[in-house]
Amino acid sequence: MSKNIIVFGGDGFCGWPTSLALSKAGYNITIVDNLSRRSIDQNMRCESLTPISDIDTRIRVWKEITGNEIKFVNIDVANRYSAIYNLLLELKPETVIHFAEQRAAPYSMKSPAHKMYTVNNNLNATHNILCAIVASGIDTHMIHLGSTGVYGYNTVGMKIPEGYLNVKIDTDYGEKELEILYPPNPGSIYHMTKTQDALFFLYYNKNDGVRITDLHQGIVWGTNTIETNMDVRLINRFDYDGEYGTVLNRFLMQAAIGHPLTVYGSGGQTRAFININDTVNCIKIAIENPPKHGERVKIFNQTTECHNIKNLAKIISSMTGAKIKYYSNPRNETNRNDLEFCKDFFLNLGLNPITLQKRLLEEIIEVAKKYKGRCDRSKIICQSTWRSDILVDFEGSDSENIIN
Ligand code: NAD
Ligand code: USQ
Repeated sequence: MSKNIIVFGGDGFCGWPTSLALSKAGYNITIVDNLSRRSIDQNMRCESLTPISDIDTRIRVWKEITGNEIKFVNIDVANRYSAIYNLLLELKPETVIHFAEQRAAPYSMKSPAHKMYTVNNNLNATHNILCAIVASGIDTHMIHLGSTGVYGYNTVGMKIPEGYLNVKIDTDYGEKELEILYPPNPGSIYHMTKTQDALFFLYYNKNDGVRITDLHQGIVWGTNTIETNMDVRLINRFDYDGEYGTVLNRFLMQAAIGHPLTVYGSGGQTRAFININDTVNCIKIAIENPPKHGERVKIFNQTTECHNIKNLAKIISSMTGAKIKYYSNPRNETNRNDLEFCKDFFLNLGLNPITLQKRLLEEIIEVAKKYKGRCDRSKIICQSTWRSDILVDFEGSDSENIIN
């Protein structure tokens, strides 16, 4: 079988370090990306905190350093079905990895146009890849980056299983047992596209036997990996702005530049986290453990630990002396939740989880300090709200008693 892998969305935060690590591991990597994430930066007049090189430079430098060639093809996966189809036929990849979606919940809630863009982009991207796999007749394994957010964030009083749930139903003929997809409970338009992706996978697996692994990933933190650290021109992106920056990286960067840590609402929200190095490790494991022919969609919870936002802020504050501020929550989400995940698949397949450690947190603060001159402080407060009656809070409060 060919060692070709197509990485859709391989220029992005998760896709770039994954592409480098897989190239180093001996796979022939082709990155497919329409560079839309870079265009969004331009439209928002905000850039990655780290100075990322353009894709041609990235690929040239990687070749210079390692001798390994990564190919790049600019295709809008949501709109250029034939180009995907032809590429699949040409490369007959062993695996395709699908990162190519609009991934920020706040960005997806910014306006009707942003909602439509996110739905059109994400659903068409996923569907075009699936449809092209079937039409081309190639035997490949599709790995998709989904989200632990598909399960919702209400306290359920149990460990959330890996995708499937066994339920008992009272019927006229007695009690029946069923295995169902865990009920979707999206908290944003972005998360809704991930729940819809899961239905595409269910269908294409059932109808056409497509072999699929759907990775329900938590919030990724960190920035560089061994490979992106090999040369400054390989550096990974670091989103810090209110729309794209995710909470832990934002807190670390805020501590580095002397901005108060921006806790939304009570900070009682608990979320799942994973370090960028483990994102890469998990994808390697998923590639090496594809579903068998005829097997249902494999769903893995790709997260290593859960944290409450207020406690995260306290950890970083105690490390750095950063002030914590409580902002009224721009999102429509529960004030407080407990969260626990079943994570057996990756642990059983050999993942040695990287958890929050002072050393790693300090490394990220160092990166943020190094590039703090590139930060535009006016971009830190989130401008997107979940409903038009929620007002953007620019000031925040030192009190912990904000009513959400
Ligand atoms: P990112 O925005 O940095 O990368 C996505 C890449 O896909 C970008 O390079 C973008 O240009 C490309 N892309 C988007 N639409 C495209 C299209 N129509 N055609 C071609 N390319 C397109 O995002 P990321 O943080 O790397 O996330 C990658 C995937 O992982 C996403 O699907 C996201 O939902 C998922 N995920 C991310 C996180 C996280 O914390 N970053 C957590 C859980 C899941
Ligand atoms: N939050 C703050 N302060 C901030 C930013 C966020 O308190 O400055 C809070 C939010 O209110 C939320 C939590 O932190 O309760 C997480 O927000 P986030 O922006 O870090 O993450 P989220 O919007 O959930 O999205 C991110 C990625 C997305 C991925 C998801 C995984 O952008 O692609 O799917 O994490 S999950 O959280 O499991 O849904």
